Amino acid sequence: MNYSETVGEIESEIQRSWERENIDYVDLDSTETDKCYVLGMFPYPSGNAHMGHILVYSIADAVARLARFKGRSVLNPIGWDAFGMPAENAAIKNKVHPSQWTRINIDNMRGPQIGRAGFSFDLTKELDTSSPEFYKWSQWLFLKLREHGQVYRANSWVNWDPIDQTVLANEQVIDGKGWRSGVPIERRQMEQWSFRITSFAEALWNGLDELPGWSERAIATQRNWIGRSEGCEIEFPVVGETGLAVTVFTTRPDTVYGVTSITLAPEHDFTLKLVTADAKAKVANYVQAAILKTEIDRQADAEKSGVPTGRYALNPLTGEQIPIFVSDYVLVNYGTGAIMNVPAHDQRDFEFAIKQSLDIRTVIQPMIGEAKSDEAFVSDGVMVASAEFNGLPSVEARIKIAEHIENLKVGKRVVRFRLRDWSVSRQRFWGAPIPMLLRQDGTWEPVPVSQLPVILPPNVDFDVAAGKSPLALDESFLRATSPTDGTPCTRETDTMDTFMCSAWYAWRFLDPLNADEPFRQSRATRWMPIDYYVGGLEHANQHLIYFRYISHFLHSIGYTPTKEPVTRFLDNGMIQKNGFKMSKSRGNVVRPDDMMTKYGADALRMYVMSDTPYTRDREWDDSGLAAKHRFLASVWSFYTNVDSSSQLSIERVQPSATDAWSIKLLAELYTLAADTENNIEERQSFHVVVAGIHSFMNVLRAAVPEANDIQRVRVLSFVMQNFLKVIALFCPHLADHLWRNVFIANNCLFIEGWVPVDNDLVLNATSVATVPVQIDGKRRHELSVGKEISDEQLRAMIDGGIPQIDRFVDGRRIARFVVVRTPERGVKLVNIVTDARQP
Ligand code: ANZ
Repeated sequence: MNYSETVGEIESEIQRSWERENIDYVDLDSTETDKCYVLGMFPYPSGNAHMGHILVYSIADAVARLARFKGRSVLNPIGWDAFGMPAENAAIKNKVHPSQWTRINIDNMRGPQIGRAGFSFDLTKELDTSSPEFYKWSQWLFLKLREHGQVYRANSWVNWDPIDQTVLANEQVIDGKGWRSGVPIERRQMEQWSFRITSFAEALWNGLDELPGWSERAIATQRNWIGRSEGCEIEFPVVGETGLAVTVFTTRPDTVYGVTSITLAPEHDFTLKLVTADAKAKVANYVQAAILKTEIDRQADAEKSGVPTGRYALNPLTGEQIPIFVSDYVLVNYGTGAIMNVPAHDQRDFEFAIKQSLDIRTVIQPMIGEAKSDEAFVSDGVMVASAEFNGLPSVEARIKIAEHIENLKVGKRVVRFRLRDWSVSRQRFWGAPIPMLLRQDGTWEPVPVSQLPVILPPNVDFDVAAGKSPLALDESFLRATSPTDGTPCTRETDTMDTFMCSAWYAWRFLDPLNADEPFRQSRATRWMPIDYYVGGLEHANQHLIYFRYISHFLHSIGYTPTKEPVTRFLDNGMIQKNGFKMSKSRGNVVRPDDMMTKYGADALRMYVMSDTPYTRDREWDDSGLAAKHRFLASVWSFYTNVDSSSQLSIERVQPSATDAWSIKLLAELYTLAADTENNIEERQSFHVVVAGIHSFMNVLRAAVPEANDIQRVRVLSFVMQNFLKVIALFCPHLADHLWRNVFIANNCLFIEGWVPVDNDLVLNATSVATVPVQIDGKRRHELSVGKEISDEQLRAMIDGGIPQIDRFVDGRRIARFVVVRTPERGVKLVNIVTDARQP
């Protein structure tokens, strides 16, 4: 038999055995052993798995399988993040219900796309976020959040796609255009349901301090997203308007003597209120143009445009009059929506001042040398032109001036977060309906939990021409009665952002069939937090914020015992081809199913884990995969050719080693196993483990010709059996196949324990000594032992039976047993004296 020709058969046959033997099932209520929750971020069922999926689940699987070998109770589930626009768009195009499209794709991915790779998913825990059994509890969560004051409805500025007739997230607007429709998006104010995630901003920020198992870059992106800033709010009274002041937010109160203007965001309440009659037309035009741009574009604009309002404000510390401008680089929903301009020390303000011919007034000088004149000096330094604060280091002045501002009652110290509340309304069909009812008096009422789920209608008409979600056109969905007084109501027709599903799915895996609760708390207590969470950071940052928010929320209402949901987050790099992320439009996609058909799942899995740390991007290379395939073929033929008929192949005992060769071979195995544990559990250096597998094959090959007596063959067989467990972390099919067939096992390799590492042997093997054994005055044998071996261990070895020694002791009692040692060489001689009189 030839591996290359039969790999497909080998792999599918072994998968059938796993299914028959139900080996991936985990009993979530058993508390006999430690738990280990491993989770690869669940996929969007688009129908085609990509290499990223294979990498994510290969990482998770290696971790899961090792934990399992080590006797832990392991949950490694899979589900489908099934709601969202692509399913809906496909439905519109092909005139099928999105649920049908989704179902087909899930089957495809569960089967040939991802299932084919043989990950140890417990499919009894599978979930689909678009099933009523799941989204009922997304709706429940919405109501729970509402019950605890986390949900509100407000007018907010949104990105509106006039073709797709929906709100888009900032990420879905590319160069000012809708990612799907390609038409310029509009900024609109709309009534939206939002979650008060900002009330957890401080907690989410502080929680990051307690996550040593997250990479620095993952922590940094979270911090960047939350954006905690310590600063001051300062009031600048408007000239000629008693009682009216523009409040600005600044992180640099030390620069307040350098302020030469004030700038409002176009949408700021004061903008059109303050503007003078002369400036009105110009400002109104400017505002109109600005609100049509997206926030991202406004920030990116190189030109710092703006227009004067014709009005002035007073610097509260100097009493100086300064002009008030409007500019679109000031964002309405950050800080107070108004800033003080310090051109000398802020680069954007510098560019703005040049354009508007405003004063540039230096108030901080470098400690040594001169600042450049063609850009802002943004670092800290020494205070100048700042009254009584002159000469102070700016860091110190920051505190002193803030205190001064508070004493004068013209401002206060504040902490601001860049994080925004989470707007969750989507004007779309394929999502969880928001369980709210609009009463005739215009107030909102929740659907009672007992009436959940609010079901998505099965027969819908995607009348695109109407430009509305099918829900808004479906009378039977729309019409409802108030659960409190029976009056007619209309249902909310917006559905929830799909990030809501992924924000709590990890708990549902613990209880996917529960019809009475989202999940049993006892199970959350046992299983959360997730021990290893695997996924690409590129898409995951936003998800992780929402996931952590829901986790903190559930904890805050006493529903779950832990705040943070993830102990270790493994953010993997991307697999690229020709230097770019694989994508259909680039035509550089390598399909996992094609590769598995050609080379087998094991080779693909091993390949994506090799050579580079998993955190880095890797360049796809067919020849690398082919090489892995050849390597596995050589492992296969090595194992199938080595003495498989021998009786020893079915022995499972851990041999004790009496000769240097055996000690060395065993020590190599134990070292590999211990390194593997360390590299996977602590360092996640999977590629180092793969390299270790390669070099261990050389060790095995070199050992075979010297396995020339029964004891050595016993050792070799034991080493080969146990090496399979290391291989199995990446290549489970091959390993289990060889285990069952070469070593005539009638059980699955994965129910075996991990390599029984003997640390003493490893220690001793690092310094093996050849020690003469003297029996009744004559030198009879040599032992290979570790230099540090104890008298007791030596005695036990000899009592355990060594034919060359037993022959001379000849059944007599050992009267004296002396071990001679030297400090440099350790054991030097073993001297045995037998008692001749006592047989
Ligand atoms: C004056 C100043 C002087 C500033 C200076 C910086 C340097 P972070 O750190 O990101 O929180 N800012 C405040 N609100 C803004 C808004 N709505 N839109 C755009 N910019 C805004 O940024 C805080 C700084 O960003 C604030 O401190 C303010 O500029 C600006 F030498 O005030 B600063």
